[in-house]
Amino acid sequence: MEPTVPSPKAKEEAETSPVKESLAPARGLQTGDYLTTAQGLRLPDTDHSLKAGPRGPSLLEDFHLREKITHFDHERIPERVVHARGSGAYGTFTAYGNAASVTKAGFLAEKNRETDVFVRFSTVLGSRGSADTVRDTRGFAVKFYTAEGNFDLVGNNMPVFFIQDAIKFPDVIHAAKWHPDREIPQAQTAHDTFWDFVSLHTEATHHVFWAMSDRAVPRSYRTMEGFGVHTFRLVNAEGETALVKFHWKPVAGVHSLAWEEAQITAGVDPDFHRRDLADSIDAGLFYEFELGIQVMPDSDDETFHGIDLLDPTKIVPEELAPVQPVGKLVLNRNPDNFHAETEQIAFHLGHLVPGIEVTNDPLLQGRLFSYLDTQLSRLGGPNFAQLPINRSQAPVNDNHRDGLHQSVVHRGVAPYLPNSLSGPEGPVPAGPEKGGYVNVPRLVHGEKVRANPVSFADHYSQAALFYASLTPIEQDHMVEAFTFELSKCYERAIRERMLGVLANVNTELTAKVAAGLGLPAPEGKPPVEVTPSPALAQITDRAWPVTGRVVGVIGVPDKTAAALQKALKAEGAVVRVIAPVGGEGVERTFQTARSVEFDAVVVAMATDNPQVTVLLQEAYRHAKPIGVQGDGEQTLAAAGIAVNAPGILRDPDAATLVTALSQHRVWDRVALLKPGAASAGS
Ligand code: HDE
Repeated sequence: MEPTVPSPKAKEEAETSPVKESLAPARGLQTGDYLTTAQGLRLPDTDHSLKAGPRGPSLLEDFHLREKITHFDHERIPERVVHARGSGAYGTFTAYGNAASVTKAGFLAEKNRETDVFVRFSTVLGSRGSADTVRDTRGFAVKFYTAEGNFDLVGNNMPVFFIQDAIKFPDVIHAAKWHPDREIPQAQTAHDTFWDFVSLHTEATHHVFWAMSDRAVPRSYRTMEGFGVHTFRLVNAEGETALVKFHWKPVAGVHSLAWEEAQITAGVDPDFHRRDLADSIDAGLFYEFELGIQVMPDSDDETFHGIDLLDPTKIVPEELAPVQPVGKLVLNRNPDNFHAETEQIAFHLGHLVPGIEVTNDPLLQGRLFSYLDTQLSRLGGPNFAQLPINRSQAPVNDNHRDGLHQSVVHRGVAPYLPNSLSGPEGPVPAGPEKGGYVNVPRLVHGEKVRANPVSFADHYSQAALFYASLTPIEQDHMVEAFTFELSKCYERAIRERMLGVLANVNTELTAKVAAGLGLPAPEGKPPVEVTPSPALAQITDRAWPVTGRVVGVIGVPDKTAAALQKALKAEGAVVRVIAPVGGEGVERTFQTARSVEFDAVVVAMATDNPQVTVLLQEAYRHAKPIGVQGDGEQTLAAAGIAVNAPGILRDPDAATLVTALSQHRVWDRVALLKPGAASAGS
């Protein structure tokens, strides 16, 4: 049979390049009209192997069968040793220009300069197929394709790290990942080896507090902050330096899942965050973040208000050094191919541009080695920079030659310097006036030792600061998280030792966790004076944009639902109709809907369907706004929810729903949800 010629649309898709057209990879790949072998031989049939008769054995001579299967057998590359589970998107970064006072990096300093970026968000511990909503730190890695070369800001959604020195990274990761005998549990820290390690290795305490906070279960990648974690040294056009910490501030505000929601979601929709990112971009509801910097003087002791800026277990409170916005990132394009782009992107702290330098933070120093090294085994050799997703938009002429998967046909005979043979094509070194990367000279001296600065020995004061800065609701969540995780440890000695660590941070927290574990609360030496940093709390009075937030309407897709849908869409929110059965305008049925998908629910029909009852009870328990229309009151009653409870909105219009959503949750209801409090407002 004559193969059909692909449609123009399919052809267009095959030719789509992940980088700018001018940098498109080898043209002509995958563009033919006919199915072929990798050698270009046209194929008449790819559904049947070559056999000795229809019922006979397959023939070894079937080169098409063998090529097809062999290629398939080698489709996977090693997953990342950490951050294996992730998803990404393209975007544009636009500089405000005000950073010129501290850095000459053009993508930050030049007002309105637009730079292409690719962002990869990730969890740390789980394998590639693990769930998105587990309790974990999130990676927030950004590659800026700047005109001066690629700059990678490889950060997390928490501002501190478990260790102060890179040499401890294998230890913390071995402890946090699954147990090596059974390879369980997947993607979580609620197990003995993690708590064994962090209870012995107390420099992890501050990060452990972040990991037990709501930050570890973000609502979506849209609602997370990002942090460069380390202190960087910025250099301006005059050669002046400043010490700087990078922050990403989500325009949508910081918002998290309730722990029960996160757990349910891991089963109901393990791709929850990945799906939200892709669907939002498809719908034009782009994720937006502002890049901000905290600027500290480049003093000899690299210390600011007593905080050692080389210690990655410490933050600088925003009240001491405000985060100054310097540009905006909009994520506006989905990748075309997960493997080629999201899986093959290679980040590296050593991808720097003039105007940004590293500091001596010993965690950062070790990372400068690791990220290049890891690509050699993940991406199969030293030529990964040639992969489309990793290519620089600045002209490259590096004199590197050969190696596995070399895709460039280099010309000339003199890939070395100095030479007299390459003529005008040969690269020449660029001094600073030509944009060459020249380090600011700094004196380096010291004894050869394996030791930390004395200031690194303070493991508790900032954990105490973080806890004290949270709202009571967030503090309660942290107590619950510690209790949950430690309850999962088999070894009593580990639980007791960890309580001993907590006792050095906060007495009240320790007492509550100990009570939950049924263990005595040990005495410790918590810091006497703690000045909270209100900027660390995520529950605030501010109203946030509702872009991408989802409202479920239980009812039939009638005029009222359509009007609500239209009005909410204008605000950037998404409405999904949940009906008893499928049909025109119905996006979820009673069977396929689950509360975790919705930020608010409107119930507009009478039903005692048990799945709707569960949906409403969960939405209520997770402090979500619930609207009631018409007979919906009966449905609420069937779920045991009183119409006069906080956040139950009678006949809400779009504006009322937007106001409720802009607060993220009905915080007033939370007190009623505590065990022993009058339940459901009834
Ligand atoms: Fe990473 N880390 N890391 N890390 N990290 C990797 O690089 C490593 C650290 C972070 O989406 C690996 O390409 C060491 C801090 C992110 O592709 C590896 C140390 C922070 C990502 C590696 C750290 C991070 C990685 C695994 C201790 C926050 C995902 C695959 C010195 C500031 C990037 C890879 C992506 C990935 C090593 C500590 C963030 C093995 C040795 C601190 C977001 O090279």
